[in-house]
Amino acid sequence: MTANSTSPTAARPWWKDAVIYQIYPRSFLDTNGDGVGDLPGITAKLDYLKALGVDVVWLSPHFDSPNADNGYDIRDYRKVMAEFGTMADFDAMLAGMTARGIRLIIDLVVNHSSDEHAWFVESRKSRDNPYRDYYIWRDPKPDGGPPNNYRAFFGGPAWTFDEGSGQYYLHYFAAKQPDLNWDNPKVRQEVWDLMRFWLDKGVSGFRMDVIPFIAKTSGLPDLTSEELRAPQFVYAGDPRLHDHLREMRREVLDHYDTMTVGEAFGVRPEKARDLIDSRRRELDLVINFDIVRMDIDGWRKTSWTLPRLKALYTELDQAVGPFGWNTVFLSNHDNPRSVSHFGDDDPAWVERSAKVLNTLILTQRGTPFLYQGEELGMTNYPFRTLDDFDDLEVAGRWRDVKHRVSEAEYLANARAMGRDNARTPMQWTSGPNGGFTTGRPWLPVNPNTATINAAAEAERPDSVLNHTRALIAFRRDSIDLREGDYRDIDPDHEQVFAYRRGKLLVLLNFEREAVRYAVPAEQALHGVVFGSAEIQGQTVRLDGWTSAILEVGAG
Ligand code: TEU
Ligand code: CA
Repeated sequence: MTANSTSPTAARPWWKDAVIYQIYPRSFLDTNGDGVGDLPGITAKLDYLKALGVDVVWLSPHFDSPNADNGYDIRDYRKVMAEFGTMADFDAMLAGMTARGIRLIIDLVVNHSSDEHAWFVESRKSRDNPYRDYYIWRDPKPDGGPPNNYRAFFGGPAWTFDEGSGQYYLHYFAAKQPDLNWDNPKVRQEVWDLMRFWLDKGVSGFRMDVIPFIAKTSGLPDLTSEELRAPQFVYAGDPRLHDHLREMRREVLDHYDTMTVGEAFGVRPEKARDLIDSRRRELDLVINFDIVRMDIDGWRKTSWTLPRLKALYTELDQAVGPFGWNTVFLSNHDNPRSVSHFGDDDPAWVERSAKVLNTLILTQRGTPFLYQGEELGMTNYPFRTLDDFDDLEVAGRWRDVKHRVSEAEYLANARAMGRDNARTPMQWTSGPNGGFTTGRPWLPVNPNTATINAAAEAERPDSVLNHTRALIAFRRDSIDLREGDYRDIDPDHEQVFAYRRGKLLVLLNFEREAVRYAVPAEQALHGVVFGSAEIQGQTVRLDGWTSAILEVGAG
């Protein structure tokens, strides 16, 4: 049975205290020289993960796929992607994790499949094919146009016309990612079955790709021009989502000890609360986008401020309520590197600011998600032209806007926010291709692997890697960091992020300039318990881009 609670005082589920490490297998480690990371590469690095101290690995899709969207377009949910290895490689990887006390959660991508999945191959054959209703087909408008004005996230309309059967099918992402029809009970049964297949192998749960999108808006009405600016808030808004998740819970998850984390793209914190309220028996956790997308408007990067960032953390903490629990992350495979986005990736500051950001995600109230390479302070890649990007999102959105935006402007935004920034290979060594492959890597390795790499950082006590390791260990032993209340003590300060977690005070300096920070007298400083800072009375001096955790008591 699941360890999840219906009362805030019930036994604490394991995933609240876990640190989760996300692996994007394509870019982790290549063991056969084909330039693509693989499952044996993960198995080879399990001792590295154990030493880092993470409890759970979230593996981005490892299933058979034609890779229109790097595995987020699944052709066979029960097969391992040939480039990544075999089912025997998967079993060996999972056994290696289990032996080290590391759990594995896998990516459940069931809003859509690949158009090469056998279900869709059948579905498109004819209108009366038994699989027709596995997907969402509609007649053209009288003028031959698509059934409504939905747009796809990777550019163009969300409908593609199928000549053979004379109808359009719906796809929120690429045309090669047709959306499944969750109103069809057979589709739901198929999903429950494939979930059981992997749970029976021993995986501990799922990260659920764009899960709020599975329930489509009744009648599929046109979006208003306002809604078209951010269609995810409509796509995620149908209440039948809750029915589907409860059925999933009853049919599948309640029979295993699992954790689930839904990618809640398009869900505002106050709505997310319903998805994770343990009394409702839907999901355990969701990934909220308000922070990582705080400075994004469509394809365009805007700006962010520290007080705004702080306000979002407080909002999320308050929204979660006594029956929910937050997740905390600053980067994943869909977002730029955290140090380039929220820190300072100038070579002189990159290490310090990466340590500050890793301190932030490991000391907030919630389950931290650390994306591969963040423990090293990996940065965005210096892409030069639009052709340097592999991600279909870059070209797809460019087609949408090129009639009204200059290439230079679009490129500047893609360089800052493009998803490939997070997808360049892991930097293991300073050697050729950063030790990722002996062949030609599918995406180039960042030249800064000369200094930012796991081998060099393991040797240096003050490296980002060793800081992150030490902080994960500190967190494991600190009930204040794992369970303590959260309170921002200075929401308006533009340079220092200062917050209480239980009897601890976390101070983060977000600028190059050193700062003397006066702590209010009612929080008497007892001393520094992690990091470095000078204390004089109630004043703490922090160097530029430095963090410290202090113990405080009643004044
Ligand atoms: O991402 C959906 C999502 O929330 C966006 O971040 C998406 O990547 C895009 O930027 C929307 O504008 C999930 C996966 O994490 C992503 O890798 C997939 O491409 C996508 O779903 C489709 O499966
Ligand atoms: Ca390989």
